[in-house]
Amino acid sequence: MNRSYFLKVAGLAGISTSFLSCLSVRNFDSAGKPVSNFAPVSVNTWNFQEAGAKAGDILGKGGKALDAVQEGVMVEEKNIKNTTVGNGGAPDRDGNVTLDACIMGPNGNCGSVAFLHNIEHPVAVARKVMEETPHAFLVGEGAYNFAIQQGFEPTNLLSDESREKWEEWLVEKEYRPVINIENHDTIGMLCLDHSGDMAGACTTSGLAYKMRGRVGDSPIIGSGLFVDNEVGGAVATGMGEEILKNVSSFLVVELMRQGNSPQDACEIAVKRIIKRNPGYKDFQVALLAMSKNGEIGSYCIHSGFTYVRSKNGVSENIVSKSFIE
Ligand code: SD4
Repeated sequence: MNRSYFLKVAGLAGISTSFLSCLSVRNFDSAGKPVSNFAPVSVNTWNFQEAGAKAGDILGKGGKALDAVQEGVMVEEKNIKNTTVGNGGAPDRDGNVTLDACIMGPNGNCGSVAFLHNIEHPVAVARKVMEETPHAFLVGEGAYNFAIQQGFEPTNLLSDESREKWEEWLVEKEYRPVINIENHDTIGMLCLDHSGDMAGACTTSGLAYKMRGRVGDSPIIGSGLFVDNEVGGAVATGMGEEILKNVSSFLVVELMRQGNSPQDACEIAVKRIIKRNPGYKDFQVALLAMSKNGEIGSYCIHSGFTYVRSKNGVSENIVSKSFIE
């Protein structure tokens, strides 16, 4: 089976199973008593199957959504071959790898870090910000010092491969972000656990060869991620500046609150970006959403965006609908 056929089949399967995912399952304890009305499910941006499988495994064993999203995205933070997240991420134009991440739990609490250097797992630091400080967001040196205090080890994040590519880039120094690289981009994840609780996380090294100090949408609650445990959650990937200008993840959740399906909410929010920026053909934005009952939707500007859904021990890569085919 060739890849595009597989993706099409998975896409069709996605349509039917996203309907089925609305139906909750009942689990029973040894006395035959129902213990849960919710079918745990995880979704994440792009074709990060291992991350999805990790989160799905935690959820399948009865783990919490908050732990599943953190552990799930940490798989990509650690993956040195992924040049857009965590260790091995592409540097800014001065050769520094700087990371952005956030996490949001079912009780509305959240933590973020941005412009963080030399720490492999920014999402774990974001969770510490959420749980161990009176704040929601730490950046730069403050975030780094806090991470060290919390016992994180300093790590050189610039891989040989990323350094070589940056050195090649230095020859022309032309800033032209390539966003729509399948299987290879920012990871945003949403999980729904056995108790029906939802959490989300998002982590990235941002755009390759960005200006020093640049922060995109990914660590900004409401832009790269938003979760409301009564309604659902949304994550974003693509050109962070455009997502930031439209607070897109918050918008998707609010549209779901007003009664739109996750699919319709993502379509309305992407079309809002398109309407407001006539240059939309030159950048990608993709939104992925899950409602409180496990229904999933996604939409993007250009074709090529896929997402992983992990459920009942199976991870599938599903093709998103797009504005431009
Ligand atoms: C950023 N949104 O920093 C991230 C990058 C990304 O697909 O998602 N690329 O703007």
